[in-house]
Amino acid sequence: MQNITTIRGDLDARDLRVGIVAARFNELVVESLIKGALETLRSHGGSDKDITLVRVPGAIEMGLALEKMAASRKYDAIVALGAVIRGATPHFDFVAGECAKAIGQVSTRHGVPVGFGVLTVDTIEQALERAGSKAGNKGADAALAAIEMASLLRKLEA
Ligand code: INI
Repeated sequence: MQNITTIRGDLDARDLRVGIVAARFNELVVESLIKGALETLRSHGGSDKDITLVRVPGAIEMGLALEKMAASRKYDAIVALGAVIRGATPHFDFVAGECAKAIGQVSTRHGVPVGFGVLTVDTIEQALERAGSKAGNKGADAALAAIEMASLLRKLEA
């Protein structure tokens, strides 16, 4: 391993311009994801003046907002936050699938990291567990991944 070049992103959000796109659907859950993401950004050196929060109706609308945000080149990283709950919709697979696909496509098309903080769960209880109670906060995890990837991209592009 000694001779292998290893490149890693740092968990440093100083000077990072971060966009957060958050769905209003399942608002109670998503607000906790936003809180987790903001706490993580701030605790890693991020500044509120560099953070922009964009609200969309639901997970389906995230793709378009993400596309515009990434194309604007105004963000070093974007964090996508939402909750798709199976119990709440017969078209769960469609909503969750479309959203996940859009996030992946926008990220690779524009070379902007997008942290995936969209919960896809069976029940509201499972969603709340992943939004800051028993099972951590997936909004915080997504923000951390976005910070790391933005730093990694800077190194890869340098
Ligand atoms: N949007 C979500 O973000 N989560 C859901 O669980 C959900 N359900 O259950 O349907 C949901 N639907 C709304 C969808 O994302 C669009 O906003 C809506 O269809 C209008 O285009």
